[in-house]
Amino acid sequence: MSKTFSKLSTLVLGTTLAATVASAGTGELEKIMKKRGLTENDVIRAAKTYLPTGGRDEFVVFSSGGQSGQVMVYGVPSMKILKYIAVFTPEPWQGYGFDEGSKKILRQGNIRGREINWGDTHHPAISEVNGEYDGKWLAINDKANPRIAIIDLADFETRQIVVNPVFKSAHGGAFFTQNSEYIIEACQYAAPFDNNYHPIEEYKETYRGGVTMWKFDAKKGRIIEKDSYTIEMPPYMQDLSDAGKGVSHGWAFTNSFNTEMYTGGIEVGMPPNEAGMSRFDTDFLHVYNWEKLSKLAQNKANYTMINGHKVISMKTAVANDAFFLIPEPKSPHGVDVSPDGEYITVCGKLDTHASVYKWSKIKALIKAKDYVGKDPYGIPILDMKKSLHGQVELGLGPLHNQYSNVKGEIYTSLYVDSQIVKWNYLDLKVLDKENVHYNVGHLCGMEGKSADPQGKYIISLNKLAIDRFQSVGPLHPQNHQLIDISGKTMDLLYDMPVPLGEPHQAVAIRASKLHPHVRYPMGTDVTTGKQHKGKTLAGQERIERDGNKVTVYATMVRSHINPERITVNKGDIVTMHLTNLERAQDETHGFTVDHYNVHASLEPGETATIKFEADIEGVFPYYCTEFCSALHLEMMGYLMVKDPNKKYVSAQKLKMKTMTKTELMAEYKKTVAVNDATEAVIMSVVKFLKENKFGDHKVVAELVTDAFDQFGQIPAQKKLSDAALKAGDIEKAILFENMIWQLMVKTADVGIRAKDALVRLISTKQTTSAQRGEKAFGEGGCGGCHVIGKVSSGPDLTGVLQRHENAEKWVSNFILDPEKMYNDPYVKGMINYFNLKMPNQHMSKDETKDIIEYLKWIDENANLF
Ligand code: K7E
Ligand code: CUA
Repeated sequence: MSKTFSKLSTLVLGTTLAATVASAGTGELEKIMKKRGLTENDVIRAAKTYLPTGGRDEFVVFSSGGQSGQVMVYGVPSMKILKYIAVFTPEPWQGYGFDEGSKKILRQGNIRGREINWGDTHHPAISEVNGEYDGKWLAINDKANPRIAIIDLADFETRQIVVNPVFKSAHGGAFFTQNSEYIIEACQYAAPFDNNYHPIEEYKETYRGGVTMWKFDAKKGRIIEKDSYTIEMPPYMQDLSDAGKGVSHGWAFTNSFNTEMYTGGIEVGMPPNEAGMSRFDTDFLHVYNWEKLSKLAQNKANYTMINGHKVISMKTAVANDAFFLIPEPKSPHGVDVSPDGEYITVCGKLDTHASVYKWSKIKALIKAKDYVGKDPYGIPILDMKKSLHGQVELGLGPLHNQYSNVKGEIYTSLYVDSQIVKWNYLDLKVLDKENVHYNVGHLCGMEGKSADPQGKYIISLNKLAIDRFQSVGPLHPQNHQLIDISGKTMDLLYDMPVPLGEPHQAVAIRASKLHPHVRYPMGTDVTTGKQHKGKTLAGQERIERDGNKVTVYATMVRSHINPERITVNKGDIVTMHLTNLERAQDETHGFTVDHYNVHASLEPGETATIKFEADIEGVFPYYCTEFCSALHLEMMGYLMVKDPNKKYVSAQKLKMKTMTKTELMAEYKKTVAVNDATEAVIMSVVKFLKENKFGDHKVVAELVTDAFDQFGQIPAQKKLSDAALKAGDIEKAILFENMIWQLMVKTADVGIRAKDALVRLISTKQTTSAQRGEKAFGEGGCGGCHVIGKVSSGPDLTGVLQRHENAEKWVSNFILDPEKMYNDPYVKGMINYFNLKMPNQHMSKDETKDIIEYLKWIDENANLF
């Protein structure tokens, strides 16, 4: 722990802030604060969000990437970005859209035969059990092209894209029902359900809105298209939805705008859409019983098929008492059901109020058939006042809501006011407001829309970031602002610029609920989760030809691609199945063939396929695109494309001096000797690991397995080397010995990491002073000359406290002022031996004390070094 940080934590933990800051007055912290112009509050906010190296966040956020068509993943409270998940758009660095498997997924999103390579992601949703997030699947919609994608949270990869067969846009998705039975997707802009032309003058007759209920198989994580259906709705523009939960389970709610059914026409002298679509004081909240409608959808008599998809008409829904309307304040943007399912909050963005509806009141009205009338399509309308629990004046442009762990507590974004308002939906009181920068859209609470909201933080997803960041041109980054909501009043902690499309909505989940894979079972087709047909193990690599079709079964492992030479004819169709043989964590290899626009990212155990027509002649290097090892640049090969109709003249061979047999033999012996020495080092590590029962510690055992993956390949190479030597090909034998050395280096690399990890686990616990000492030792550069457990360019410090009389004092003096002791006979001897003088590293007295503690810890554990 650094000095600064320990002070900082005292400061944060301190009882009264002023007193603690004053006590830190003379220290490092105050110096930094002064230099950087930081206030006390800045420092506290930094401490609340700072994640030390190696630390983990409490929550993980999945944010839509808006017009980038992706999903962004980051941690809370650190706001560190962890991943971009490729969804509706090609993502070259992950090979998404550049290898065959991911292309297939991307192409599931073709609409009417057209390739679509962009998307406008809006609303991510996490699968639920009893209304609580289970951390298994993430769904997200594409507003521009009505589609829903499913992402597997076991590997954060897109698994499925489904196209809505009847909608022409889809803003209001994705929302899971409380046990992930269905995913709700509402259309936005009403349009004909069929794919034909219908004049806009027939808007009311032929244009339709609706909600699609996508049947979800929560075990497999796939939408079942044939069991899904759409509820026909009037051409009001259905916006966002929410599924009922708890007491309102089985029902769903969708808000709308343009119940005026205005269709604009500036070019024919009409006022623009914005005027006509917001004329009425109220629009309609759609209330429907999806549980009942799902049963109806199982009987042919209740639906019609449009574009191969079931549609339940409004008439059928109404006849079965499954569809109602309630007036809501005009042009709202979202509807949010409380954690218990009893209260439903709608904010009209052109109204200053939030309206809280009460489910038990709505239910009673429905039961009593107490309607105030019917809309032009015959849908019963419930009385607004009788359905309301109450209304609260919040401010200008209220949009979206999130819940916290405190009963009745709700947070609402105010778009026009650029504020977050905290209020209580039970007693209808405003509690606090916080300014944000600027024009907030959605809010993201921690599991804030689930049945089990966690409180702690709210993230404000702002539309504008005018003066927040370094300018990068007229287009500014987006701004996610983290707000602490654990206190009585809100506190804005952190601004995160998002260099991506407009991230509309985000969902947060406790990190402890996510359990992603470390590696795939060998030969996995990541797009299906099953074994890939091109799975290739070491020794099975081959090139097969069938007419003009060439299939390559290749493997990749540090640091070679097998095969390394592929020769094909111009015009051949080349398919390459690539298997990453690694089991080691994070040992990804990438693969590309220059000029052919293909790329695959192969995670440990993955098999992927690239395919291309070798339509241009020439020599094309292919290589691993991930810096995977010290010999990563050497992880390459050549694709040679020759024209079968051309005659090639072979080049004159260059005459070069070759080594004599004696020289070759000398090199061979030298190489073998180096290998033997390296093996001895490996064996000493192995002995240490065994003696200290590495198998008792999972982390260490896994590293040892990785190491032996490499080590296990040595005998085969040795055989080849011996055979070459026997056949008199010393040069080849040397090359195989070099390969052995490569394998040994990789073994040793992981082996030593395993040893270090084991030492940490079995050594005695360091005191905080010893911890600081180790850090000072490292940062002060002591490690440059002293390696613990080994004599290197300076003496081994194990046992140094036993080597001198009054040793602690002796060592401290030597650290603090070495020059003074250069004439001490012992020191003189050392200087002569190492031909080096201990330099003055300007350690402070405290640091020196800590280093002594660290040295004591070393002595306690001397047997481990
Ligand atoms: Cu505009 Cu949910 Cu698409 Cu709100 S969304 S701001
Ligand atoms: Cu594999 Cu670089």
